[in-house]
Amino acid sequence: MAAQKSLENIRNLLKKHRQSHLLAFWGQLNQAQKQNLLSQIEELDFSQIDNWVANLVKKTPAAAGQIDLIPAPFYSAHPTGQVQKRKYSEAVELGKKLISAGKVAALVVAGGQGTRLGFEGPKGDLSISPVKNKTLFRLFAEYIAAASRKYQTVLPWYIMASPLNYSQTIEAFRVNDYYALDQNNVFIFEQGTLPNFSFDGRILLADKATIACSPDGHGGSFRALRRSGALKDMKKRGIEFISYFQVDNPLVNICDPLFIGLHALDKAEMSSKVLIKAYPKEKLGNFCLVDGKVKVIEYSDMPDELAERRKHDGSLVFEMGSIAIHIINRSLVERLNEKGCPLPLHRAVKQIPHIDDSGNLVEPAEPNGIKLESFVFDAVPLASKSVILETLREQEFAPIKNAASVDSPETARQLMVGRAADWLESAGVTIPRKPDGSVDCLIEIAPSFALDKDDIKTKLHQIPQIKSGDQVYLE
Ligand code: UD2
Repeated sequence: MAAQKSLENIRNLLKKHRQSHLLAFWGQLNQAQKQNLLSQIEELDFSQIDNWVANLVKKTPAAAGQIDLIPAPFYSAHPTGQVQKRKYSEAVELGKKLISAGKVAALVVAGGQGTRLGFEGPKGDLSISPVKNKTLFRLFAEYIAAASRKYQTVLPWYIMASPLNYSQTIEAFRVNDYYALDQNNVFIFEQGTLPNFSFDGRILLADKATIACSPDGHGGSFRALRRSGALKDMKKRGIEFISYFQVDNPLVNICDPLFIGLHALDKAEMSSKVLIKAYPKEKLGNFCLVDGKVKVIEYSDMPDELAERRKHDGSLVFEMGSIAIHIINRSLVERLNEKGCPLPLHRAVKQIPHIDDSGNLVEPAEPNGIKLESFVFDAVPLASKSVILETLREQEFAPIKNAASVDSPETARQLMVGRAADWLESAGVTIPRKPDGSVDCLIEIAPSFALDKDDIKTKLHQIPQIKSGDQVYLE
């Protein structure tokens, strides 16, 4: 009787929000399928659905061009003047102290589908390092182990997966024995999902008993950190700062004392690393000031005229691009959760397989609907203060997005070799180069050998002579 009553309530709710078709095949479902469908419907946020349909599904929101945008100020990669030099040194010392005191945790977002890369399985399981072919997860794990040793601390690692790759991610860690990390310091958790819509605002069904859903974007990490218990775990450990990065960048400097220190010195709540864009429409978010608040405008939302605007010296007005590396205060994540994680949703027009009104599977050749997701960088304007630090592309950014050509595993490997060569050369090691300047050998520096340029200087006696065509692995 109670069950029937709740079914009646759900029917009414669905009718009110013009989603009654979700129960169209109810009579054909077995008990388990009915239960599954009901629990998915209960997860839907009915207080928001009409708003999403009206403002995001049926129409495209206004572009950023209508707002007044100016570029956001940032700390440059190299300090200028005595005052700034002193501040950077102070920041490095403070950053080291905070890392050593166990106040910092690593968080990687690894829930994306990796559609453009066309790699089956979690992206973190992609083999990438130039000599040993280590996977991204292994590289990050080795970095975390080396940083924990260097700073004599425990650096817990939180990994966000999505329903699309959660069990595969757990499996990758399990079969690799947690990449030699202590399993107690690794926390893998799952992000939430949002329903997919047809252009006319109907939630799509993947099959007769399943709503078509997709991961709720990396902005979903705020909610997922709380739901999964990761946030509580951080609190228990005394973590104050979350070093956030994406799974697709093997060059990320997870534990950067300067970045952490500047963030803490300036009492920021969410800080970001940026670099000079290679060209106006490079696929990086743009750091802008809107009404005095830092805001990231995604490349796709940036009007061409603004993206291409130049200063007198020819450089871009909006020259800094986001590489999705942040320091986020645990307290900010807690506060946002208390407020229901009020991040805006963004729409993406996609091809979404679903069943039609007769229950037949449709695999569209053209875009047929809307997926919604939230972006972590939309929390920047919600932070009381935000620091932006410039970093150098060749030192810290090797994005892996596509199977071939630009931003691919091949370019990432070249960048890894290039950075290793640069670190060695700046310590006085001779590196063979081709006439065009490119490195003429393969070099891989394991995190256990060096986490930055300075570490190399203490290991010079372990570096062999390097000749053209050599494959050198330093560990
Ligand atoms: C992202 C940024 C872009 C720039 C670039 C740098 C967005 C919208 N744009 O572009 O401004 O900084 O990265 O490389 O983020 N992910 C999840 N769950 C999800 C969706 C994504 O964990 O639901 C993860 C995904 O696994 C990856 C990261 O978020 O690690 C970025 O996702 P993406 O590849 O969709 O972002 P992209 O390349 O559009």
